[in-house]
Amino acid sequence: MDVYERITRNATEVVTEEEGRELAANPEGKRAYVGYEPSGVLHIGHMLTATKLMDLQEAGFEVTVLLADVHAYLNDKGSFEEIRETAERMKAQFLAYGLDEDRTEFVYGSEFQFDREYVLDLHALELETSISRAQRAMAEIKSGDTVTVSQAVYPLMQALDIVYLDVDLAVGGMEQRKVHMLARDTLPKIGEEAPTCLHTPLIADLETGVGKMSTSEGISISMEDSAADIEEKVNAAYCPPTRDPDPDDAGNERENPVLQIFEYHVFPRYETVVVERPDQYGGNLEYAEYESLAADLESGELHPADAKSALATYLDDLIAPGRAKLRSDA
Ligand code: IYR
Repeated sequence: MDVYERITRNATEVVTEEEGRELAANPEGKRAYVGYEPSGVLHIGHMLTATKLMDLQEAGFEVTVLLADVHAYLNDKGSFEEIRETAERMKAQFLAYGLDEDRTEFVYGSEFQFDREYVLDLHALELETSISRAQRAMAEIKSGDTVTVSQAVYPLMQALDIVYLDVDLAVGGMEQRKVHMLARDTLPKIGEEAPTCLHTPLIADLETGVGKMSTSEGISISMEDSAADIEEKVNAAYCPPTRDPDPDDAGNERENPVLQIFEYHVFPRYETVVVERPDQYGGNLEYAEYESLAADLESGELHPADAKSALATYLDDLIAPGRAKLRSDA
């Protein structure tokens, strides 16, 4: 797989493609980052961008994981002390999940976001940004219904992080897109470069295939789940025997979250995926790539129940090291 392909596989977009190709031409020593509001336990959303960070590390990038403690505070996720405590626990889980320890730097936002220079640059960005633009950028990130001033400051700080962490590539889920676009438009106004951004897709709600999976509503998978929890959740997942959203479902497109998890979480981490089946049902199936598994589900060769049972096994294998870490730290 060539470098550009590895960097961009399973990504929804790179802004811009040209900038992405430039990075891919010379990846060694380049730096990518993702920021996370610390929440203590890794869930499947964190794992999706973490898998992308592993692709980047394999391509030669250095990685910074920002433990965005101040951002979490601004987004009403608890007292500053509580947030700091949960952040410590997350570090170990990221490494257990498979990030390369020698190529990953963990940084707390509060290590640099209170510096005089940072705060002055933040005020400069505030002068360049309308309240409505900041508010729009937060539509898919903010918690709670009330719009607060802290939520307008949040995306500007996220933009500035890219400058202060000196990164070449900002990575995030599609829900971060508007913040990154704000950063691209606004940073040049204070004399900084527009950052290159890479966005990963959102996974649909496990049970319905509608909207996006989130931890606040619906079912999510996290490092706290036991093998039995995972099995139960995956068994209850929406998995029609087709890969594309149902065309009769106009206006209410339903994705197949089981296939999405195979594509974005499992195939990037395993050379081959084996679906175990008793001989009387045709014996084991083996896939070297996502496309062939999806095609078999569509043709009926692979039954959704068998796909789910394999998915639960692989997910359990992926989270087992992090789960062990969580339990031993408890
Ligand atoms: N907005 C992210 C958290 C975050 C990401 C980056 I990249 C930052 O520089 C700061 C915060 C979230 O929704 O979790």
